Amino acid sequence: MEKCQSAQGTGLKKSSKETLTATFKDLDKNKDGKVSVDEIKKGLKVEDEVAASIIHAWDEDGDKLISLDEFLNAFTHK
Ligand SMILES: [Ca+2]
Ligand SMILES: [Ca+2]
Repeated sequence: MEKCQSAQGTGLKKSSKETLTATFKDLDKNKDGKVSVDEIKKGLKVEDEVAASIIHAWDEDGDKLISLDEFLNAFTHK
């Protein structure tokens, strides 16, 4: 899909969203569409508590899992 969107305004390029989506799919080892503490731990090679705090920071609906939307929000809000 090639849209001629101007570079101004959005801040986030489509390509970086695609990169984030690819990263998310890479983290989601069991392909259930959510990234768990365990998957964060393994994917990012971090400690238990780091993974837990990442989940805490990114999880918006409180199910202790990160959906693709939550993952994208975590990056695009910054
Ligand atoms: Ca998963
Ligand atoms: Ca969630």
